[in-house]
Amino acid sequence: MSVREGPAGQHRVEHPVSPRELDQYRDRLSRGGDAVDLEKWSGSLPAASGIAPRIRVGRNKWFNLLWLVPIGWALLLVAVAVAQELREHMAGFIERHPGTLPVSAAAEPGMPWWAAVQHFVNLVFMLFIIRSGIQILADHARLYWTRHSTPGKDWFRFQKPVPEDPLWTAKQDSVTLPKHFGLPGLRHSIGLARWWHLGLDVLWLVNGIVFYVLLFSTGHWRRIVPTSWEVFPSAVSVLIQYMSLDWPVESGWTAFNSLQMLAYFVTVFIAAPLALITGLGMSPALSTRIKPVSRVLSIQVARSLHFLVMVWFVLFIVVHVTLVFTTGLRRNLNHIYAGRDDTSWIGLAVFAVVLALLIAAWVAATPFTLKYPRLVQRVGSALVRPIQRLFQHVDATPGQYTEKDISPYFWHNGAFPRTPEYKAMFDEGFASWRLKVHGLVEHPVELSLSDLRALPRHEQITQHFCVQGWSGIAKWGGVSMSTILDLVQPHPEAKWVVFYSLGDGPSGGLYYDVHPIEQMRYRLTMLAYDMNDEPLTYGHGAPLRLRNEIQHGFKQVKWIAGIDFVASFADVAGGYGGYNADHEFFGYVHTI
Ligand SMILES: Nc1nc2c(c(=O)[nH]1)N[C@H]1C(S)=C(S)[C@@H](COP(=O)(O)O)O[C@H]1N2
Ligand SMILES: [Mo]
Repeated sequence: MSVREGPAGQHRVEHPVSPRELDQYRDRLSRGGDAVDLEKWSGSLPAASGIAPRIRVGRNKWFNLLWLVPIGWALLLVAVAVAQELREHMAGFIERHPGTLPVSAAAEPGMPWWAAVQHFVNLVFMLFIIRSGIQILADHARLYWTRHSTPGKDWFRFQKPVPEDPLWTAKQDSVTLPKHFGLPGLRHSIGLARWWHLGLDVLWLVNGIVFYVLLFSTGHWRRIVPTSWEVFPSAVSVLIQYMSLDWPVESGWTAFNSLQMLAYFVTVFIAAPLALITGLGMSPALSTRIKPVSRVLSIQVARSLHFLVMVWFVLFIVVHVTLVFTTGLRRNLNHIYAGRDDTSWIGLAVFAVVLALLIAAWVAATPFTLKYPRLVQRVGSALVRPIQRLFQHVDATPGQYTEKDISPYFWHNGAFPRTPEYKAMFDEGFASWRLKVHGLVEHPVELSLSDLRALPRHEQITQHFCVQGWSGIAKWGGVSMSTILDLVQPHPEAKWVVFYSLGDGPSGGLYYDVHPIEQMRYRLTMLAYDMNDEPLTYGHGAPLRLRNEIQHGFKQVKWIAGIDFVASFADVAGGYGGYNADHEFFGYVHTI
């Protein structure tokens, strides 16, 4: 793209500004700490409790899910009574379908050692994945079915209604979880929670793939994959038997009963892949690139389904553990932890050790994370980076959304600029504001707002993915970053581009963020001065903000003042590649 169409000469400064011109911003950065200071976390964000989870049942009516406790109990009693009646009337049915189908001889009896090990590993991963997942949810404790994330249109929440405040931010909306429940159990600790969640996801995935391979290469799949429709009446029979409290005689050593088989099948072959797919469905890079998929599986549908899959896993774990305990504890634990089919105490002893280790790990996870957040950040990013790399070279085209898709409500987020300098600039319509583009470039420039408006205009209607979970579609008008690159001509050594804001981040020091230079040439990377055909408002980043649509919202620096082309960001502020990376342990690339 050429910039010659623009009024060349007008926007290029007469005397190239000194290369040190951006020091005024660099000097105002702050480093961030290497441990979590509870008092000062995220700008001394005070704890804020949410409310009991509820589901919307009408336009404005909400059902408190705590009611499910007494209702569920009552339903259980009714179900038992009904099952006992049914049992009398359906004796023939139960005799014809006793509950366990014969398993082919190809599946050896008992639980093989690898399955036992994988079962344990899976349990450890699952516990921490669920804890950190709920922590992530608490950063925006609302679920929607549309990508507009409109207040009052959520179908589930454990936060109060959104207040009237026009500048209410998603960060203010985040909820504190009990310390030993969430991981790391601190309000707005999504940066750290994501390392636990995504890092363990990678390990969980590897464990799962190995499990699939072993399952199908040994014949053990026959124990959990139904091969006859007979499994359904058989499962109904088991359900009636369980519910009538007159339990079937179990022989899990050789074959699982049909209900068990179905539950294992759903968990292994439906819930687990769905967790992966819906997880990836929330990725800005993937959703922006694979349009046919994201049209149906929008980030909010993905997020809602991801939550429902988690609910399935939790219910599964609760029922599974309950039945292990109540249908012959010692024999069951011997199957799982000792590879034997008797009632000795060995399995129970191993289980007791396992349980003690799990409890210790559970209790230690939060204090460990708060003490060594950099370690969590480093290990987490090492685990996630290989997967994330797959999405880093995505150059999506505009065109997925049209005017009619524009969100009626677009959340605000971040710390707003509050300095008198900013206010003075705002009041004079940014007449004296200049965008300073410097660093490793051939032609440093200083551009006024009218210079920018005189450059070739670029527009796109795209979706914003805040890492906290909300999303929104807007039309952005401004200048393509390609145009800026053509103007300044970065040197080949320039590998990263730093965007400095006029506003401080929540913990003090200027907000800034770093982007890989190759993403600056992407078709959806631009500097926006208009939002939905109006000049950017104060809250959304006046006079200028960044859009790099394959990355999360926090990378979209608002109130931009300077752009710096650098070879490395190691010496920029804390050196982690952005304000949130320095202060809140985020990653410097967030494409998933
Ligand atoms: N300067 C600055 N830019 C920022 C932030 C901030 O705190 N300061 N917050 C980021 C976050 S977390 C998000 S989600 C988006 C929100 O943009 P919006 O308020 O226009 O929705 O801005 C990003 N840019
Ligand atoms: Mo965000």
